[in-house]
Amino acid sequence: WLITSDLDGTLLDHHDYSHAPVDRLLLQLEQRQVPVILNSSKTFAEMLELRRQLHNEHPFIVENGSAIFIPANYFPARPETARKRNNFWLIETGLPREQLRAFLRADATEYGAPYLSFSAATCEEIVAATGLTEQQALAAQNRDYSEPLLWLGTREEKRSFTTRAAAAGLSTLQGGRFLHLLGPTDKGAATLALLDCYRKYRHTDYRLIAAGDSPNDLDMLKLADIAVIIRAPHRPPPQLAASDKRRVIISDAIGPAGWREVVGQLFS
Ligand code: 2M8
Ligand code: MG
Ligand code: MG
Repeated sequence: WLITSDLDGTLLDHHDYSHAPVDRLLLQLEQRQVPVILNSSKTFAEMLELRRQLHNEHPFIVENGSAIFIPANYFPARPETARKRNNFWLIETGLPREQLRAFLRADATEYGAPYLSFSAATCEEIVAATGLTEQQALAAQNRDYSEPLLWLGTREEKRSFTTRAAAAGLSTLQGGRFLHLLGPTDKGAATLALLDCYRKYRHTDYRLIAAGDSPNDLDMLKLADIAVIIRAPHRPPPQLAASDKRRVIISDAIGPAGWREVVGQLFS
């Protein structure tokens, strides 16, 4: 088995970002050689810090499937299409943020901008919107491939914005708090690219467990043999279309306690 997991609202508490409920289980999974792939809206800088806290040394996926980082010695060879960044092999599946900002500028002149974008927001505004510390907010602002938007307009405005983005070849994905604008990729596409590396360079065909709490997790959840949907406090769980090949489990508990509940049972 291989587990690909979202962070906020899934492995981490939606409000205080704590991961205490899963710490022991993550250690046990490591001992049983079950790789846990962190797959989040977060940036490279945020992920480096979280991997350290979670004692995770596996590849990880950033900015909603925009890039895959593989520790340099993880596979016996350099993965095809990968280039070196720090001590990682980097496979880029998204688009540079500058391209997204150009779209936003052009779109705003014609239709207005009923949102607060991460690039326009001050660090204080991000702290207020997310509950991150100032240092964490700076790491979240250090983005390469996506632009989170705090939507202030109507639902209808949001719908027409996502349609215009799609017409321009861009994706929009709804996270726990933000609408993310990014290149034509998602957490599922990046998971497939990474599984391909495991197949090629480790000759291992993993069965997949995916865990997430928000609509931006559906693309990876629908690829999984077991889709683990983690309950959120104030909204219904995201809906997955039926398929007989896949098992869907919705946690009773919220956030990381729900992760421990379901994944703990699967590996008991
Ligand atoms: C953003 O991502 C979350 C994930 O679901 C969201 O959309 O609510 C990202 O900007 C991420 O980088 C940041 O750490 C997080 C903080 O809540 O918000
Ligand atoms: Mg989440
Ligand atoms: Mg996320």
